[in-house]
Amino acid sequence: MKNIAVLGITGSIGLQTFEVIKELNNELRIIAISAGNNIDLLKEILDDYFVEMVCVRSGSDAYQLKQIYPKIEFVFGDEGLIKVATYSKADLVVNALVGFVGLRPTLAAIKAKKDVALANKETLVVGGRLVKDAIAEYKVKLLPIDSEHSAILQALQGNEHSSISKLIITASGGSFRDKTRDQLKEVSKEQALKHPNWSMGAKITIDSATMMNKGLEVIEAHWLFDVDFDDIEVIMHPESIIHSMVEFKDGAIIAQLGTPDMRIPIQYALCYPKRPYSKINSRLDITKVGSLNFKASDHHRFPLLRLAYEVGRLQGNLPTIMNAANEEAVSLFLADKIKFLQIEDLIMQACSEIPFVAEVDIEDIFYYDKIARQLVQQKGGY
Ligand code: MN3
Repeated sequence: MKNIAVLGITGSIGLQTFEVIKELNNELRIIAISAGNNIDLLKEILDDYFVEMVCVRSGSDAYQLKQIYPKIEFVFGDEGLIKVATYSKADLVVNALVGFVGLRPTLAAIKAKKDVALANKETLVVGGRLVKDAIAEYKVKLLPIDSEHSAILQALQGNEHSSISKLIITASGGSFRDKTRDQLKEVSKEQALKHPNWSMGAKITIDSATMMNKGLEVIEAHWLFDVDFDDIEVIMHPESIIHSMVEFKDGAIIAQLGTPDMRIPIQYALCYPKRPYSKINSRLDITKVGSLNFKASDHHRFPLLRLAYEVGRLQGNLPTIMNAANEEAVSLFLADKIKFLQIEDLIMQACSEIPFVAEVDIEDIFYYDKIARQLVQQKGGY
């Protein structure tokens, strides 16, 4: 039995993780969880399933829940999140938090010698070096939940790292893939939130429409698989059937295919390297797929993808600035305070206006995260 802690259980990935674990209840068990402000949904989960520890955002929620569920230990806030991430009985921590807030719990879990299944790509974008060093020092596994990176991990099984020629990350192109830049000027939030293939949380759906998501994934892939940016390619693949591929030095390409069902990469991360039978994961009927289409990605049409390559290569404080600016700009867009294309503008401004610093430690990361957020709020919050 593998004991699992899930950070962010009430989000899209968290709920699907819950489904996967219930389906595989002979081998997987949830022992500790964190939830944000969605207390009603949390109660549904607790009425259905016993966990030993629960973290919520506020102390008053923790107190009230304790009256209803006296057998559960409730903790709260940032400190509570760390308690869940380092819970003594947990073997593996699923980090399904959204954004930079996931960095500290990831590092804490690794230092407590837990394997980490990571859906929180911002952790690696911002703290890639720190996470890699910690993984090496504490000898734990870091398993991707992101579908592209899960596909790459699957394609790499049985192959040597030295035989990799390049990673080929597929991109659906998001909600606005067929629009020109001119047409992007007046698009609405509702349009942006309609992803053609995947059903996901709001932040990542907007990131998909701007292609910031794919840029973040390029940086994530660099850290997960130790591959140079020159050898990571993004190609457009509107069907989202091939979740990514690896080209090897002999010319062979290995791809992983499936429906756009996140439960498959979640299960792979939780059970790695095993593949137990699951009746809930949706199956791809390959005879009904028809044709698959691919084309090169256009860095002019999607400038945030180009920016992510530059930021990834330069490192220093830039990944932190780009990520924080993106998180703030997406929040402003979701609050109807800025237009769609201003997301790009605000991120570019943050990256060019805040002075570059080549060497950063964890304190610097928190400092530049704050500076970039302030800059975007000032410029975008009129
Ligand atoms: Mn992805």
